Amino acid sequence: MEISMEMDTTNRPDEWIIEQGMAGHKLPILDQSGSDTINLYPPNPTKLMKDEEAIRSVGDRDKLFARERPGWKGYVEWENYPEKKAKAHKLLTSQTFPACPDFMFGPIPPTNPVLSGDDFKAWHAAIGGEMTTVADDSWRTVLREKHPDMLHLLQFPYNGEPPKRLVTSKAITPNPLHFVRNHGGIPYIEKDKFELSLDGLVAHPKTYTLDDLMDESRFPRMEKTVTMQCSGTRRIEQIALYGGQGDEVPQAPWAEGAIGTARYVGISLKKLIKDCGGLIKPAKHLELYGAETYVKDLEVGNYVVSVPWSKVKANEVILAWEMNGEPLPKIHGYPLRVVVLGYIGARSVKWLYRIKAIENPSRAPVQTREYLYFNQQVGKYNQRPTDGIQIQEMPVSSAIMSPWTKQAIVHVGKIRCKGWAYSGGGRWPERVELSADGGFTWYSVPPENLSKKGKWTWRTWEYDLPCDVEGWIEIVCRCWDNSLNTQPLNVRAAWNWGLHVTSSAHRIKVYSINKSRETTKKRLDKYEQLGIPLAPLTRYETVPGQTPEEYERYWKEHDPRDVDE
Ligand SMILES: Nc1nc2c(c(=O)[nH]1)N[C@H]1C(S)=C(S)[C@@H](COP(=O)(O)O)O[C@H]1N2
Ligand SMILES: [Mo]
Repeated sequence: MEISMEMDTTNRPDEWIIEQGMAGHKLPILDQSGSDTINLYPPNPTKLMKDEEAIRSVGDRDKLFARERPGWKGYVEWENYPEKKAKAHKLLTSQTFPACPDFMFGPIPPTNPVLSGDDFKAWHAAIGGEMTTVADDSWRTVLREKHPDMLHLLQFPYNGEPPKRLVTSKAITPNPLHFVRNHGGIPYIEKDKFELSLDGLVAHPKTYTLDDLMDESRFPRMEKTVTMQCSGTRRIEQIALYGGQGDEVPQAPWAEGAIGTARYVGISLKKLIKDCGGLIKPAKHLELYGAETYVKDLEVGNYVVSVPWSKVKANEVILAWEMNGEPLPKIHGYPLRVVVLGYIGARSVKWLYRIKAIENPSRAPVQTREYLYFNQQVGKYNQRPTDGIQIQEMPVSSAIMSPWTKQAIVHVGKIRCKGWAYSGGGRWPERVELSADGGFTWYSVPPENLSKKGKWTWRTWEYDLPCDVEGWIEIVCRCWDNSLNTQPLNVRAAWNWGLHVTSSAHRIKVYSINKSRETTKKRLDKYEQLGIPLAPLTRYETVPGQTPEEYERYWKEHDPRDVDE
């Protein structure tokens, strides 16, 4: 009789995986608000809808959403034209788009780019006009300007970071390796056609060409080495624990590389405001406009945030055209970007074309509905944007770039570690500490093993961490800044629904193989003689730890397991 492997079962084939929480996206929500528990299953993919008549009624998209100015490819002005915004919104709400893959509860695709951003691509295509080629143009620029080894977390809007081995290979990040965080496309603005306007609550609104800004007889140069950090850095550690709401869908699953350091050249925004006769009452904030198109909750606009006047007044807001001795790369904001010292990256607006003096912080979505720090127990259905703290300065943080989690390391009592440490708001790392025992005992990295300190920069570091034991250990890294702030010890202590600011001590689990131990050394030598590879760790041991004779001898010479009364 033939035995069939197939069983007559009503289980799903992936039942065990679902029960074990490895496919959370397939789980029903349990509704226990009544006396019976009801399973709420995700609906079958809803049929896509497209109201052709409504779309036609909006009008000719090529005319409506045409290029705003010659020489400004990919720039459509939205903020000045509410009717145009309303029309784009109508287009996006007169049809539905395929849902993006849920990687927070389901598996992250093993691809590069990791996520494609199909929704953003579809929205741009649906708007049409100048937006039609934006997604393709963006990817072409990535391939031209970025290092071939970049990890592309999201293809469009482009979000990418260097792999761990390249994050801290230099204290100043080479431009092709600097992370990129975009909310939309990459406008191509010709230098000679470029203009920046400064308006709103200033005495004399003006516009400037790039040559005006570069005229040293009018504006003194400012040059600074600055670390830029996205507040989403290390988000993957929060996602690994619980899904949350990032600042967009799909959220970039950032690792430790959404941080980079560069030397910027430009002028202080304060001087430009002075050139416009200064602020007039009641101005207290500067709204900064980036030229690309951003779609948030199916509303269309330009990228807009603001910084307080106090920050500008302190000469801590630079308008920069040079990055590490080169004109700004297109992907980093060519021809002009803002660099806000010590604030999260989100305030450092790229493709800057307008500055407006205003009374209150900007009401634009990136300022008010993103980059918020919620508390842990703000859930999806009870969160309000006003519950979140608008993130400005990053707290002190650090990360281990080498070794990597799950790596086995053969060493002679010390494990070579590398990483970075950073603190926001003009504070800097004073001490970096490492622990090889999960955070019970700490060694300080000797000061000479840290890169030079600077008010606005990270410090890269290297250290041979003493480790006596063998087997799985947890290496932890934490930093103390010059104000003696330090990091929470675990992710959950600072987990937040918004998935921003993962600043807890960085933890990695590695397998220690300590050759300074006699037995280990002998065994490894034997492996070498016999030509047996060490990897993988789970391989069946072909060289036994003891010979049968050694085993016998031991029990002849020692007490047995049980005792005689
Ligand atoms: N115009 C514009 N400026 C922008 C963004 C953007 O999407 N559009 N992203 C911001 C965010 S969230 C970050 S972290 C930094 C990243 O700068 P980089 O891409 O040059 O590394 O740019 C900021 N400036
Ligand atoms: Mo960011």
